[in-house]
Amino acid sequence: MSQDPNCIFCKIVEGKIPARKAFEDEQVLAFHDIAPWAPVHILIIPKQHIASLAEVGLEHAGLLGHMMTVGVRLMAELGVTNGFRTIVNTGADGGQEVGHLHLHFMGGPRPWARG
Ligand code: DGP
Repeated sequence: MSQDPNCIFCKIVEGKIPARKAFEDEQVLAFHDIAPWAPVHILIIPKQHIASLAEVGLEHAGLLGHMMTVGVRLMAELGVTNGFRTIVNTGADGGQEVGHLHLHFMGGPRPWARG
């Protein structure tokens, strides 16, 4: 599994930085965002280092689908019953701060929403 030694999310995968994990299997890790924008805010990441959504190709289609379905299932398991928001920030102009592909899944009551 390819990892980037300077990537904080790779360090979370490797257990070098702690995180509040919500789900893990051989392909993906899901954990609670350290600075949540919503009552429930989960990040879904591939365990292999992929810098951003701009780096994915057809060979990653199954992985991306898996990440999505893990997020959907987690929302239900974490009690999100009234809808959720899914965001993928990509690159500098896309507002991406951590250079390891991640899906944001945000649920719960809406006071956090920006419209
Ligand atoms: P983005 O702007 O899409 O790259 O969002 C990165 C998110 O990652 C941001 O909401 C905060 C979160 N984050 C950054 N560092 C850590 C960390 O060390 N642990 C956890 N749990 N979340 C982190």
